[in-house]
Amino acid sequence: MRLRVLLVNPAMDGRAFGRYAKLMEPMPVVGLASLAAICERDGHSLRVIDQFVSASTPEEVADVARIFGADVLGIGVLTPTAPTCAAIAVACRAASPGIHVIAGNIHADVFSNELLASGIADYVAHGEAEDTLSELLAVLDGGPDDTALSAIAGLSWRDSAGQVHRNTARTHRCDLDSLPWPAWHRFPYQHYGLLPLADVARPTLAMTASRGCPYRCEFCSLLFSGSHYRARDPIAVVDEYQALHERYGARQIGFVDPIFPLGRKMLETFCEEVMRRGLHHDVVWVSETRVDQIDRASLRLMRQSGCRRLLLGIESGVDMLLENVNKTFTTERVRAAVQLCREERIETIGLFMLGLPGETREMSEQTIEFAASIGLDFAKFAITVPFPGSQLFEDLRREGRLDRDDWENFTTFQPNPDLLPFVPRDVSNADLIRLQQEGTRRFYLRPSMIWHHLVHIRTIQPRQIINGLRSVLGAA
Ligand code: B12
Repeated sequence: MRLRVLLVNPAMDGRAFGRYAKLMEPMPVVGLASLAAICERDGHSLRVIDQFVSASTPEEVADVARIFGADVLGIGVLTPTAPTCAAIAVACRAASPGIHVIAGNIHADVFSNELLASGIADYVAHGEAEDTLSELLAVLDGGPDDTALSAIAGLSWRDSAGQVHRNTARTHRCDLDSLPWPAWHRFPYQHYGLLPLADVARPTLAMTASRGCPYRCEFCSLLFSGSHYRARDPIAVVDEYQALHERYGARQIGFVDPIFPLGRKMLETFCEEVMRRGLHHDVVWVSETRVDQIDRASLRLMRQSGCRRLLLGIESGVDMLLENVNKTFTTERVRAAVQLCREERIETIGLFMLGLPGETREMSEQTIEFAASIGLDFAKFAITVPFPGSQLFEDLRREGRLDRDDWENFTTFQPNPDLLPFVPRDVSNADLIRLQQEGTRRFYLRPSMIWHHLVHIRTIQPRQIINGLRSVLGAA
C-alpha cells in the first residue's frame, strides 16, 4: 500500500505586513516542491495546498485532508507561520483522527522538542528533508514501529508513550543532482511571482544551483543548519533551467540559493551552457548574491546569459555595523559592486536591515542616505528580526532579551511598534518603524528615481506601482 500525503505551504498573516501586505505575492516554494517530487517518486498519492494562493482557512485545509483521506500531513514551518501551522495541524487531527503530522523547515528544526511535546507534530525532519521524509514514509507505510523510526537519521519523533526522541543527525547530501526535480505541476505555479522587486518577466519559477552557505552572518537563520556549501553540476543546473522553460513555460527563473553565483568556474560553465542552448533568448534569471562575489567579467557573462537583476544583501551603510554582524565586506566594496552592475546593465536590488545590534538613529539615517547614493535601482528596508536559527537569536535569548514566543510577530515588516521582536538600545520602537517608511519614501520618491523607473526599468506593473505608493505614503 502507498500513503496519501497532503503537503501544505502555510501562508503568513497579511496583518503582520501592515501597509506592505499588498506587496506580498505567492512565490515558488522550492523545498516543498522538492519533497512533493520525492512523494511522487516513491509512489505515494499526493495533494498540495499552497495557502499563499488558496487562502484556505485551517478548517478548509482539514476538509481537504478528510476528503482526500490523508494518512500524512506534511507542513513546512517558518517562524512567522508557526501559529498557522499549529492551527492547521489541530484542525486536521480533529477532522482526520490518526493522521500523522510531519513538520519540517527551520522553525520546526529549532523547536522540534516543543512541537512534538505539545502534540502539534508527531515527527520533525531536521534540515534538508528529502531522504528523511522518504525513509519515514516507508516506515509509516508499514505501520509505525519504534525500532525502525529510531534508525532514521535526521528525525525527531514521539513514541507511543509520548516520549520525545532525537535520532542522530543526517549528514548533508552532497550529491544534489540525483534528487528529482521539484514537482511544480502539483503547485499553482501560474500564480507565482518573485516578489514585486524581483519580477522581470512572467511566468516565473525558482530553483537552486547549490545548498548551504560558507558565510556566517549573525542574523541569518541558516547559520547552524546550512553552513555546508555544496554546488550542483552546472550542466545539470541548465538541464533543470531548460525544463522549467519547456515544461512550465517559465520566462523568468529565480535562483533561491543563499548565494548564487558563488565561484567563478561554476558560473562560467552555467552561463556558457545557457547560451549554447539558446536559452538566453527566451528566459531571464535573477538571483541573490554578495557584492564580493561579482566582478566585471562575471557580470558581463551573467548579463549575456539572461541575468537581469541581482538582489544584493548589503544590510547597512555603516562599516562598523557590517563588521558587527560578520558581513566581511565594507561599504566601499558595495559602492564599487553596484557601480559595476550599472555599467554592465544588470539591475540591482539593495537589501538593507534597519535596527541592527548597536545601531543608533543616526546610523539608520546613514544607511538610508547610503542606499540612495550608490546607484541602486531598487531598495528594500527590512527591520532586523532575530529569527530562530541565527546567532542573533541565540545571543539575545542568552542575555534574556527575547523571552517571548509570539512568532506571528517575527516579520521584517511588523507595523505595530509595540510588537517588534527586537529594537537596539539607542532607537525607540516607533522611530524604527518610521525609519523604515522614511527609507522607502526617500529612496523611491526622488524625481530621478521616478524618471528612472518610468523610462528605463518599466518592469513594475501599474497595480504594483499603486500598491507601492500606498505603502510608501501610508494609505490603508
Ligand atoms: C524563497 C524564500 C521565501 C519564499 C518561500 C518561503 C518558503 N515557505 O519556502 C517567501 C517569499 C514566501 C519567503 C517568505 C519569508 N521568508 Co523566506 N526565504 C526564502 C529563501 C530565499 C529560499 C528558500 C528555499 O527555497 N530554499 C531551498 C530549499 C531546497 O530549501 P528549504 O526551503 O530549506 O527546504 C528544505 C528544508 O527546509 C525542509 N523542508 C522545507 N519545508 C518542509 C516541509 C516539510 C513537511 C518537511 C518534512 C521538510 C521541509 O526540506 C526541504 C528540502 O530539503 C530562504 C533563504 C535560502 N536561500 O534558503 C529564505 C528564508 C527561508 N526565509 C526566511 C524568512 C525570515 C522569511 C520571512 C519571515 C520574511 C519576512 N519578510 O518576514 C517570510 C516568511 C514566509 C513564511 N511562509 O513563513 C528565513 C527563515 C527564517 C525562519 N527562522 O523561519 C530564510 C532562511 C532567510 C534567512 N537567511 O534568514 N521566503
